[in-house]
Amino acid sequence: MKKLKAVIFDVDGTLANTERDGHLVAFNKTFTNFNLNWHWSNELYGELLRVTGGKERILHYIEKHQPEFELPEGEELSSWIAKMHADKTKCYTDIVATGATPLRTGVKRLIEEIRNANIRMAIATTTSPENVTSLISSTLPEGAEKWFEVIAAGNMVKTKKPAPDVYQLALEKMELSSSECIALEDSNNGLRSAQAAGITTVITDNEYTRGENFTNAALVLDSMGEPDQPVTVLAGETYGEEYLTVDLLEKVLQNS
Ligand code: XBP
Ligand code: MG
Repeated sequence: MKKLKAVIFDVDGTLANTERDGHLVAFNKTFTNFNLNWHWSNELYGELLRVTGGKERILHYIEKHQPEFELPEGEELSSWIAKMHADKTKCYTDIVATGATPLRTGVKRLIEEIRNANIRMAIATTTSPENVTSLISSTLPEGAEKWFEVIAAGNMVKTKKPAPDVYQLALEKMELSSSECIALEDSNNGLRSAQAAGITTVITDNEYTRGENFTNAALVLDSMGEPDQPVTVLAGETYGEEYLTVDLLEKVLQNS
């Protein structure tokens, strides 16, 4: 029988609606700071999210949506994007520190349950480590960063999601095999990354990812839920549970 030893969390879109309420707002603020007349709407951002990573997303936007764009005098594209991205990270952490990105329904409860069950926790994310730290410190008790044994981030690996690198890094650092873990994700890119690392994945979707291909997920829910806020099951089996619990995660793993 497979035993659940660790839960690996994605961050953006899974722990909180950081894409809509954090990253998108920060990108637009940076465009203003850089005197650009660019503005990403919520709809356009939904499309741009298919490209993971902030720097990669800006480059894709220039190539696809601003073909006439000319770099400021004396600038080189990748270093200019890196400068913009550093500004965006500063904007993002400032926004998150105001409490604009609360945890999604059920996240805090599930984290507490996992801790009480002595199951290990890690993070596998595309975003920058300082963004993860700012989200944890604005939403969880002091010292909560240490609850996550590993924070594997996009800038620590060769290839970002949907490549498996960031999950493989988390597994390697925890010295666990993929069959001992569950990944919690919100997007097709995240699912493909965890799957390629061999990890059983539970999806909680959101407004940007609803309708994406989650065929290979073990379970697809609309949130992690609470006792008084039961989940809607979009695919898979919840074995009679009305919200995501450690028991349910264990059953999902055993049946995967
Ligand atoms: C998250 C992302 C990130 C953020 C921006 O993907 O794609 O790029 O949007 O973060 P996932 P940075 O949830 O699948 O990990 O700007 O720091 O790259
Ligand atoms: Mg995500």
